[in-house]
Amino acid sequence: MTSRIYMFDVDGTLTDPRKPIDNDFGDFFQRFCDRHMVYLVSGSDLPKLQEQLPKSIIARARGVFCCSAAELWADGNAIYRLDHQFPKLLIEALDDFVSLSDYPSRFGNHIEFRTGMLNVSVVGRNADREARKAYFEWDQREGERRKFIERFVETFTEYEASAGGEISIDVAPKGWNKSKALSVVKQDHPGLPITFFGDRMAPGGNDYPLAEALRADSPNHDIVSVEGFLETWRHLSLSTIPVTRLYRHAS
Ligand code: M1P
Repeated sequence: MTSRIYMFDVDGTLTDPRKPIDNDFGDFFQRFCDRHMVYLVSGSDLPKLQEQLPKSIIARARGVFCCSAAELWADGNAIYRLDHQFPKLLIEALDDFVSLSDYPSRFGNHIEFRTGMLNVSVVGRNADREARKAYFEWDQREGERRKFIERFVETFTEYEASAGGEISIDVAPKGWNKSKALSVVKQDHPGLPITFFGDRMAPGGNDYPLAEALRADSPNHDIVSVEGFLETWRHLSLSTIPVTRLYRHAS
């Protein structure tokens, strides 16, 4: 077991968004978990992670942070859950966002309540792969989610919002984000350097708060920004070389 902690986002980092982990990478990653201390840090809830990752990987993780670290699971037990009651006005603003969007298609399940956070999607969580892709490409051109997030945080100053995946926005009370995972991991493993892999490290992305917290905490931590599980795989295959030598912290 190495004396470094590894933290991984899931969607876009260990798997394609909302897809099960690739079989070969899954076998590799399971062996990686046997040799290293691994934590998972996802915006999704546990049932979704269980659809994407086999029990053998979830069981090998030291901790599984779900709902952007509002929940922590270890050995099948909930270690903590931070719940929150969202105000009616905020929910109404999200309803308006969905109904007033110029995007032409809707597939249902537009606001999903999770522990300590909610997830809003114009196209809807029932969108299939093709509908997801269509919205993602439209949103990249139109910047709908980015513009909404800017307006939303100006109005609801007690809350934060991030575009964690392809089609949706995660909303949570200010400070309730993946950075919460750092204090827990540090408490359990004081002084150990951490490497964090994520695909949404830019401001507004849901990996950004944890990346920022790590940068502020110690220069010994590494932040590795990837564009998919293949890139993660490539980095991990080289992980006998300290990642610091390959990727210095982005400034
Ligand atoms: O884990 C990343 C994100 O995955 C999903 O995003 P989307 O459906 O937009 O691709 C959601 O579960 C989201 O909450 C999560 O942050």
